Parts: sequence; C-alpha cells; structure tokens
Amino acid sequence: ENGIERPTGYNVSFHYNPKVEGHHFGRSHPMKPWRLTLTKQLVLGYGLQYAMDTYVSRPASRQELEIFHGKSYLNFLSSITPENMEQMGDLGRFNFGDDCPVFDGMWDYCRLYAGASFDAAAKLISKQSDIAINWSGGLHHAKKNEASGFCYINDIVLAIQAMLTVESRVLYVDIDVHHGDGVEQAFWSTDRVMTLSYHKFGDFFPGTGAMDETGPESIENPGWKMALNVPLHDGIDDEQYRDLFSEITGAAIETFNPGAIVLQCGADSLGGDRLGKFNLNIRAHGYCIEFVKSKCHNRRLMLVGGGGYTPRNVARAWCHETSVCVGASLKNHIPGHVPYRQAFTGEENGDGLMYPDLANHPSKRHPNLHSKEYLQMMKQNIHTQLRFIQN
Ligand code: TV1
Ligand code: CA
Ligand code: ZN
Repeated sequence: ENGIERPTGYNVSFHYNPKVEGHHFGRSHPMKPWRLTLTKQLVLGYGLQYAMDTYVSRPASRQELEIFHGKSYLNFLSSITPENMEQMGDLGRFNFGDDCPVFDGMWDYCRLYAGASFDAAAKLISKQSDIAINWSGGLHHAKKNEASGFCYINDIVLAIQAMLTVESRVLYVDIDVHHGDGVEQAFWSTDRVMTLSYHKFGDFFPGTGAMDETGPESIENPGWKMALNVPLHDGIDDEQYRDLFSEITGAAIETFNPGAIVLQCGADSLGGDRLGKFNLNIRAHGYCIEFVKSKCHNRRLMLVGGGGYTPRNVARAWCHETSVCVGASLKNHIPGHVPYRQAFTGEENGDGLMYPDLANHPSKRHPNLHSKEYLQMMKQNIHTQLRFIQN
C-alpha cells in the first residue's frame, strides 16, 4: 500500500494470538509460553511484519476439535481445573500428570493454539497465502483420546485434515528432536498422508520412531510404508543434518508429490537446548525450512512450532525461519529497540547476536555419536522404503 514491493513472490501469513502468552504449565515445567513472547518481539524488532500478513487468530471451537479428538476426552479437557481435579478422577486415563499438568486456562490455551493452525490452514486452502506460519502450534504428541508430552490437542492433525479437503496428498515433516508419534499414528492407515520425522532415538521420549516403524504391515493397509522415520543419536552436527535432511526430504517430496507440506519446526533440535541433545546452529535448523520452501513453488506450505526449551534460542530460530519465508536476510546484531533485548545479551545469552555459535561452548556440546556408515545406511534404507511406494 506504500508502493514498496514485497521481497519475494510468496504471500506469507503469520497467525498468532498473544493470549497464549498468559498461560503457564507450572514454575519448573520446561514448556514456557514466554518463548512465544520473545519470538514475536524479535519478529517485530526486525520489521518482518511489513513483509507478511499478520493475523490475530481466533480460538478453535469445540466442534472443530471433535474432527479429530474424542468427545469424552474433550469433555474432560474442557471441564477440569486445578480446583476440581481431585473430584474429577480420570487423570490417569487421559494421561495427565507431570508432563501434561492441569493448569489454569488450559482449555483456552488449547483452543488458541489450535485456532491459529485452523486459521493458517484456511488461508492456504483459499490460496490467500502460499506459506502460513503458526509458531504456537506443532503439538505433535497429542492423541485422539489422550494428552502426551506437553501436548493436549493435536493442531497438526487438525490442520492436515482440513487440507485434505482440497488436496489429495499432504506430506508432514518433523524436525523436532522428539518423534512425531501423534501425527504418525493419526494417519497410520491412509496413503493420503506421508509422515517423516527426524528425532533422537534410544532411551528418549516417546520411545517410538525406529527406522523399521513404517506403518501397520498389511498389503490391505494403504498406509503401509507411508511413515518414514530417521532415528538419530546425540550430537549430530550442521553438515550431517543438512546432508541427511536434503537427501531424504527431497526424495520423499519427489516420490510422494504432495499438494501441501506441513513442516513442524521444533527448536529443541538446536544445540544448547535444555532437553535436546543435538548440536545444530540456527542456520542449519533454518536450512530445513529453506530447503522445503525451495520445493514448494506449486505446493501449499504450513510451518508450525513445537518443542524448544531454551527460550532465547527458540525465538532466534523461529524469527530467522520467518525471515526465510519472506525472503529477507537479517543482520547479525539484534536491533537495539527489541523489548526484552537483555534476554539475548551477555556472553551466556549469545552476545546480542542473532546467530551465535550454539555448539561452541564445550560444556554444551554433545559428543557426536554418528558414523559415516550409520548415516549412509539410513539414507539407503529410506530410498528402499520409497521404492515400495512408487508403483
Ligand atoms: C514438570 C516439571 C515436568 C519439570 C517434564 C523432559 C517436567 C520434563 C519437568 C520432561 C522435565 C520429558 C518423559 C518420563 C514419560 C516422561 C512440544 C514416564 C527436565 C513437543 C515432551 C517430552 C516433548 C516429554 C514435547 C518427556 C515436544 N522430557 N522436567 N519430560 N515418562 N517425558 O520422558 O516434542 O517437544 O525435564
Ligand atoms: Ca521429529
Ligand atoms: Zn520435542
């Protein structure tokens, strides 16, 4: 409207409701909605709002959540409070506890992050957006009738279901350090959704996602072989991850030829994460987004958040990835007027830089347990699996 041209040919939309920031899982719980406040402040500080459409998203309705989730689970989720939880019972049945606590405003929080994914899907469906972003979503562990791993409502499953009304095939890619089990399981039995998760495997939550976990084995099941898993060990570095990601994701896109891609950008795969064990820097994590974007000239693309437990680095990664979507490059010095800028300053917090070396601190670097042979074997295995699909 001011005569300034958008930097790329992509229409990017950003879906967010700042009310999510007011919700807290509990003092010591690693999931901090505060990371979303920091992300928003960085995005605004760099002026990225001028290069995309920003929307205050609406909360999802109960009816919308029923598209995936069971009614009795939703009854429970919508009525339980810290005050009545003693009388309610059923906490165990729905898997509430330390990871998924009952907290004040939990139902509103769930409706808010799911609503943002519904809004993002709607913009992609109507083709008003080419790329739609919801950093508050990406809660990939939630099941139809159960909470799991900090996730209560599976906004990703709901968004994919919405896109399946206009697309015959949707690819789901997950770079969170944890296995995307809830999404994999939801689409276990359909050949319209391929799921691909990269994750740490072996004595790590949720324990699923082995290489040979490819869907229920039956020739009558169209979903057989449609789940791709890339199990990794501690300490994978930038170069190894980039190489693996481009080869495997590239092959999956080529074979499956999806009309839409949903990319879960969990930032707990970064070096220095409180829960993760990888050594990735911001640019290597962002490379995955660049790579997928480069394959989306004629496909819809949705980005969602997910895990990420060192809030300043989550904000850096998701702000950088927003810039990748709009085609801007950010200067390394974080602008001086960003509120909460002190969260990014000082040696401990990354020296006021957007792209500090996260894997550089000897105390934070994880020993790299990947051999060339292991990485090669994994690529080979995925290529073999993909040959079953292209008939
Ligand atoms: C309360 C207070 C809860 C401190 C949970 C780390 C805490 C964890 C806490 C924690 C923690 C997990 C398990 C063990 C299953 C349990 C958003 C029987 C310091 C997408 C979810 C990880 C990751 C769950 C979510 C995991 C996501 N790790 N401190 N809990 N058991 N749960 O191992 O994929 O990022 O850690
Ligand atoms: Ca993953
Ligand atoms: Zn995670």
